[in-house]
Amino acid sequence: MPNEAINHSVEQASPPSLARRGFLRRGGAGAVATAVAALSHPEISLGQPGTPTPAPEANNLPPNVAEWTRTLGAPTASPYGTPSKFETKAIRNLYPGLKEPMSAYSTTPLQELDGIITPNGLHYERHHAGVPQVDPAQHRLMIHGLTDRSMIFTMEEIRQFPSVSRIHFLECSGNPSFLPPYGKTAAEVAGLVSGAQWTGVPLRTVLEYLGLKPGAKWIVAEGADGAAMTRSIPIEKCLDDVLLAYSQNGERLRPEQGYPLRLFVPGFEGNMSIKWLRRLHVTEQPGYTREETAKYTDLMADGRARKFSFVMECKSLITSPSGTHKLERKGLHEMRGIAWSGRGKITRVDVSVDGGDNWKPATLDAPVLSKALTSFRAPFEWQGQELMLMSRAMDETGYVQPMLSQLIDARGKVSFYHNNSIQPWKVATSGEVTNGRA
Ligand SMILES: Nc1nc2c(c(=O)[nH]1)N[C@H]1C(S)=C(S)[C@@H](COP(=O)(O)O)O[C@H]1N2
Ligand SMILES: [Mo]
Repeated sequence: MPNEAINHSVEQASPPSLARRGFLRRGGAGAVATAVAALSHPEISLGQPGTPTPAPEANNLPPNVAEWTRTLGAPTASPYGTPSKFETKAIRNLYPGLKEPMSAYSTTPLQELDGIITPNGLHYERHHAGVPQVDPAQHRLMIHGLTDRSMIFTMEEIRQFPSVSRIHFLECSGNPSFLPPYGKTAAEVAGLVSGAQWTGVPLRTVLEYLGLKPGAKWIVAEGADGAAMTRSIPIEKCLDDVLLAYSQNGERLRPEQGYPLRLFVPGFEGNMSIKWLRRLHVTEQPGYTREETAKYTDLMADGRARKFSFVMECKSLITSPSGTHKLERKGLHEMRGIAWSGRGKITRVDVSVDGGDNWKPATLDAPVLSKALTSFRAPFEWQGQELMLMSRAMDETGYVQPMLSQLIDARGKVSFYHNNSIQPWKVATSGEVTNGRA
């Protein structure tokens, strides 16, 4: 293609006010990025394009024609697609074995991802006894106790009930713990949260089909893994938005997410969304199981523990730039991140570049859904000085995400779970970004 035509199409594709050849030539790629960032935030005036940034080393500038343009590609990729081989960083961090072997977890690489949906292969994992390989033809769900009828369902029978698809986050209540070390990357700091569209049968539908007896106040849910993970869920929640989920982002659940059936309890701590679900026992009292007494309770300074902390409170995280990223040029940048609340919708996210002395509102991107990840973004200027980036979310109940010091004031230092505090990222004069808490 002649150079003239390429230049022409560059201009056509550019926003009208930028379609000045001189501007594009003078400023280079950095200036275009700056200008485009400013255009999507009209409150920011462009000012001077700043120091022209040299284009990155490129051996494929026109008129060179790339190797992949001169040869034929593979007719199709594979029966099940995988990411580009160049995307080597978008992988889960694996933490095999906590105290017991097979009690393991992996984190979502939040710093590599965009938007509110986590690809299934990158959803975080938490297993207390490894990932069982459950045969769906052999798997059964028993529902019994304070019901008019007790029943054992096959997967086929479960899927015959009317089903819904809903976008929600899932977060482990140990994301992250209160205790150092705090981790370098967004994944290490808070990668035990993911977002997905979950498809399943509202538990309410099945409970209405079976009939609830008077006195039915709790449902004790049990998994089919070696841990037989067991948690109690209040009946009001079960009749509200709990799902018997069998699909995740359009395909059947992954084995690590509970294939073929999991409980999905929107907005509540991840531990309650029992995977490989095999039993629901309708009871008058909670089970007071290991995972809701010895574990997953918040220990207070005076040695007593809070009885149940089900809801995941409002939280946000800047994912770009974040720990181990580097600002490569001076000028205007865009902070991007995610915010979520177990109590409903995110109504506002504020951001700060000076460690919380000054705040300004970020833009929330649609869709803003209840108990789902919400994308936010905000422009910021970097001229080589030190910055401390922070984000602070607010939800529709008016709750505001706290600083870590506020949580410690309220709960003391022995608390372990439910740390939803503001995460600082420090930008050094070199442009390198590190954990502001370390
Ligand atoms: N049966 C069973 N369900 C389980 C667990 C488990 O080990 N076994 N782990 C729980 C915990 S602690 C969390 S945070 C979530 C993690 O779900 P995920 O692995 O799909 O991200 O599942 C919960 N449900
Ligand atoms: Mo968890």
